Amino acid sequence: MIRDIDITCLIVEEFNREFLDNLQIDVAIVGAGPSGLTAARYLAEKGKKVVIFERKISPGGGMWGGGIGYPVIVIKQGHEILEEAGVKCIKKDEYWIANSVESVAKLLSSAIDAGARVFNGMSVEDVMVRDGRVCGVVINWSAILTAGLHVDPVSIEAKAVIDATGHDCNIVKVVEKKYGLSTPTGKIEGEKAMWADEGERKTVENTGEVFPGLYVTGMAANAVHGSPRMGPIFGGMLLSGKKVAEMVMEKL
Ligand code: 48H
Repeated sequence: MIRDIDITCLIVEEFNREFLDNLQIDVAIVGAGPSGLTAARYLAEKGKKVVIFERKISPGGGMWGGGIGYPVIVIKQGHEILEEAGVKCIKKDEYWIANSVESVAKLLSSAIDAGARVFNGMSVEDVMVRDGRVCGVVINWSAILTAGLHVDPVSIEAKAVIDATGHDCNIVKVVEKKYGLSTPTGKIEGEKAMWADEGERKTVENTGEVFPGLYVTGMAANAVHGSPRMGPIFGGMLLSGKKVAEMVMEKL
């Protein structure tokens, strides 16, 4: 016989166990788009305790829809990162193409298999700062924020925080407003108009630490540093995720 309250008990007990087990982590990644998922996989493969906080219920960010809703993505460099996750990539002249749904599913699955934990439906609304260094994230259920309820958030300690929130660069925005950034201008420059070639190159170049303990990857890196968007070509996101993982590894 199935007891209804057994189901309640199992869900609450299991989530609380996992949540309590992740109050002190090595790396908090904010956003489960392609850059965040890639960073999570490489860091978890190196044995780091990694949690991705994703405000939506479904991880994957802007990759599910490919380009104009056709589930196809284009890659110029970095297709091997998808192939390592088991995605079928097809070479077309100087490009590679892959299915966007397969790409999200396998990037997510490989990050989880490597040991990364995903907390979905959970938004990062602030960071913790001690001695001039970001040392954790402040989280709340997205449903609470969406409903506009005045409910205070809680905190998670992390040795490094990665902003992988895409175009909005939400975590860098919070830090910029409260402290300024340690970038050359100290502020968010804002994303520029579409230019795939430059945008792809700059995404990787712009990846890095923007305030002690806070790193930026993916589309957020171009938003912070004032570089172009690039449309549905995703190699820069993957290479940026790998680069930020390597940079964080060096510091941990
Ligand atoms: C928790 C949050 C919060 C928050 C946001 O947009 P993404 O897919 O990000 P990237 O950088 O990995 O990939 C960008 C790519 O998808 C893209 O948009 C491209 C290539 N555009 C080119 C163009 O020209 O338009 O994922 C970001 C994720 C999303 O899932 C958000 O829900 C999540 O971050 N997120 N999660 N707390 N405060 N803010």
